[in-house]
Amino acid sequence: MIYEKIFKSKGKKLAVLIDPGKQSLNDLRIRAELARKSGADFFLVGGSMISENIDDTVSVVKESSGLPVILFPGSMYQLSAKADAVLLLSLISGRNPDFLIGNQVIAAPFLKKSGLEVISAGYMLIDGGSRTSVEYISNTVPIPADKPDIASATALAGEMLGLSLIYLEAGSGARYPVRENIVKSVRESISIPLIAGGGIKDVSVVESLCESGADIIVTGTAFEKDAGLIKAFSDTVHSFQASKSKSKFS
Ligand code: 1GP
Repeated sequence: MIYEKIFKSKGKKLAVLIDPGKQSLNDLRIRAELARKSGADFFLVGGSMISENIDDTVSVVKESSGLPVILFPGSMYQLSAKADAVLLLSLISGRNPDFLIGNQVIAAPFLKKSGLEVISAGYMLIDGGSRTSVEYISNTVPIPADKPDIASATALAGEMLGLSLIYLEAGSGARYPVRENIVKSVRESISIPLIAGGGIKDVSVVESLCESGADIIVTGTAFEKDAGLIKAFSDTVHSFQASKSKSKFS
């Protein structure tokens, strides 16, 4: 099971986000292999727009990297039975019923038939200093970056509702990544795995997010711009020992 293997196992992990349709399948093949060689642990596949080649994207990434591929759907039109698992995201920081439960209802019968492993995730949008696609498309207001108490209460409610993990999202290409005080306060309030992503451009941020208690770091744009960064990110993520970590998963 992917959830046990990736999210509940010891050790912090690095995930590379692939936005389908942003590159040719040939480029993707090269990049996916490079990401694996550089130490990425798994891939997320998803974006804000519908892509015509989601099945091909998933297959190419899986075949060329040999790593698990988890869907990270921006909407329920982005599903592929070829993936290993799907994050069933509920946008719990927002108050838009479509993203809290509507899309999930539409997708549930397909997901059951597909045999995909479904991992329920509390998706929380945190203000990253600029308006991002996810904020605009979801029509929700992010949690202010200086309100760790709201963030931790939201994450706690997600855990109490039975969600399997919490995903703190500053938004792709965000000016600022999720702040350390938000990560720390959420980490202290929950006991399920914690993912952080959005706007992560350098190693020092990866380090401080890990130190603050994130179990999984996600990078998309930085990898698109400079695939070489993945090695530095992955070395940093994997250098965290159990004793240094605030999480029981790492
Ligand atoms: C995953 O949306 C992010 O949480 C990816 O963000 O593209 O800024 O790395 P970047």
